[in-house]
Amino acid sequence: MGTFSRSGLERLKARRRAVILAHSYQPPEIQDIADLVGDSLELSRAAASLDCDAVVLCGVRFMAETAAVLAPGKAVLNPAPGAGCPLADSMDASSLRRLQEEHPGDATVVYVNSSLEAKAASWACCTSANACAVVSAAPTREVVFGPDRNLGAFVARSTGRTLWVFDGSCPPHDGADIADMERMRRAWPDARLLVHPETPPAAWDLADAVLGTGAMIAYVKSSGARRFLIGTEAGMVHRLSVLFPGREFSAVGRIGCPNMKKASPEAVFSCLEDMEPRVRIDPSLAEAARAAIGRMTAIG
Ligand code: CIZ
Repeated sequence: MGTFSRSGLERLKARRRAVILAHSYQPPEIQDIADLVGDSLELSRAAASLDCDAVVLCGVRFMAETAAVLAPGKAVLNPAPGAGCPLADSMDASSLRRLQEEHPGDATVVYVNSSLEAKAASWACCTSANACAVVSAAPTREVVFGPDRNLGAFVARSTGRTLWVFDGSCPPHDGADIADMERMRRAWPDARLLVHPETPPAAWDLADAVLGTGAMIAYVKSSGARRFLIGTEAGMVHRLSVLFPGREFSAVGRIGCPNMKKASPEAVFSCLEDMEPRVRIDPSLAEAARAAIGRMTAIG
């Protein structure tokens, strides 16, 4: 493995015509070397549209797979191939099929945190940024939704649609420490509390707003407040602090995703040197999942 340096990484990126995309939950040292930091929707759109030959996707596995489906002519490299997502893994194709069989004729929308097999069996997938817009655009009034039950409940409440929701959850978000949120609210009465829709409804009841990470950025930008309590994966605090140096951000709820912390700058460097580990998807599975993923990038 070559030795990591910022200048060496820039030379390697130029030689490979590569871009580094990082999710907002990634560790600070990864966010700081990325060409673009964002949510799944932004990373997916960037992977598809940027003029490059290679994409290093720093996130969890389903994000790298989604990028590979959207960018079939590019090499998608995953510096943390062991980074899975328990939420995505909680709903296999047969458990989704069972839910669909209980509601025949209803369109299925799956969260991007899902397997390619689930996406292939769905009308569309969505991210937290566009879940309400995608469900509102579904061709049936009632919608099968999975795998996150909290996001599903939030979308049902926001859109007025009937959702048949799979009983899955993101362990770090669903396990948010509500007492910690209450304590921080009391300690910082002037702060705005923003929580993610993957947190349980008890967190939403305490919050000023329930938002995906992209919408949290927009909220802070337009808010006059100086202090914010951030109820999502703690990596988001670094992202917000870089974007808004004059404001103050504190993580609340003790929400940490170990899978999101598996990439390192050294692993990014070495995957660009070796052009491995590269995401390889069975072409027929990629083809089957492309329509649902395409709707996700087109809507909202
Ligand atoms: O959409 C995403 O990337 C996830 C998983 C969370 C968020 O709100 O950004």
